[in-house]
Amino acid sequence: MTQHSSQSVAPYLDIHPEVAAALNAGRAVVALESTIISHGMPFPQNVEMARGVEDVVREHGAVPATIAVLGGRLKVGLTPDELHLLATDKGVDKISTRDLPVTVALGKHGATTVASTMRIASLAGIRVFATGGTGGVHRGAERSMDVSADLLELAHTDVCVVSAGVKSILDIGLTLEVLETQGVPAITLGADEFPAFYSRRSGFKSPMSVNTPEDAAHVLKAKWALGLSGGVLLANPVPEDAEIPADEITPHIERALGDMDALGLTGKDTTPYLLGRIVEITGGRSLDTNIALVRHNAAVAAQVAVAYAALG
Ligand code: PSU
Ligand code: MN
Repeated sequence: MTQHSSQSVAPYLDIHPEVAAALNAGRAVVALESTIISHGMPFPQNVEMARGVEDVVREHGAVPATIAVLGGRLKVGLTPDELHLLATDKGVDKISTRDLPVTVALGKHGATTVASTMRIASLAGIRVFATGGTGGVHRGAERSMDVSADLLELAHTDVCVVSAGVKSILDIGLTLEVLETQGVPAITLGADEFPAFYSRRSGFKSPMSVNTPEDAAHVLKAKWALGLSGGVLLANPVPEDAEIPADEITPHIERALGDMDALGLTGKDTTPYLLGRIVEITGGRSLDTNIALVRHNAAVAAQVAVAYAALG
């Protein structure tokens, strides 16, 4: 125990009353991230997606808790006005775990990535989180060392992240290797192949699979009961009617990566640029796919959270 551990997070944390009531009663809560709102989609689809995803969580019997940092406060559960601010204010930074102390100390706004959302969810006692896609090992990482902090957070923080797998703007094979090294179960729901965000297939066999959200909830219970701290990545393939098959999206992704290299973008700017560029190149089709898969992930995350809450 270090001296620091006696300090409390409570003075920094604002849990929305509805979320706090659900947590106190042991009811299902699903965390949602905010980088996808501020830096992952254009306005107004971003705010419509954010509201719609909260509705999907409710329809499946759980309470949504969208997470962000506003005025330096760690916010767990947002008002409609706060969602609107995140969707429109150009001064909202994309913040990962490393950014949290500065954003908090300086009283700034921040849209949280998968990594920082996991950390705040965990501080609030939330165990299930829905997003679109997680970060991973970027292509060319053997030179750039660009490995998303999402993977490190999955290694350390006790939260299940439901995502549509890993986009092929990343190196999917290396991402699965890093997850294995760090002891993170990467489990696909209802398929043997690990999904690639826009596409149901990636060409990579999933390390593990489960057939139902209830089985996923049992995995969470077993993992943490065994003292295996850290997260679980539950990969949920995009619904068939919304997918862009791999052979169609691959040339668009290659083109976006080429455009990014020509601009010399690196670091935290790469993922938002690529997502936006792929929306332009596909004439908006990739945005429809992105929204459909986030909604599907929210439904599955709510089912996992309800099943996990029932396990006591
Ligand atoms: N993937 C998406 N949409 C997103 C992101 C990833 O399809 O908006 C965001 C998530 O917040 C994720 C972050 O945590 O990008 C990863 O950024 P980076 O690659 O810089 O770690
Ligand atoms: Mn990065």
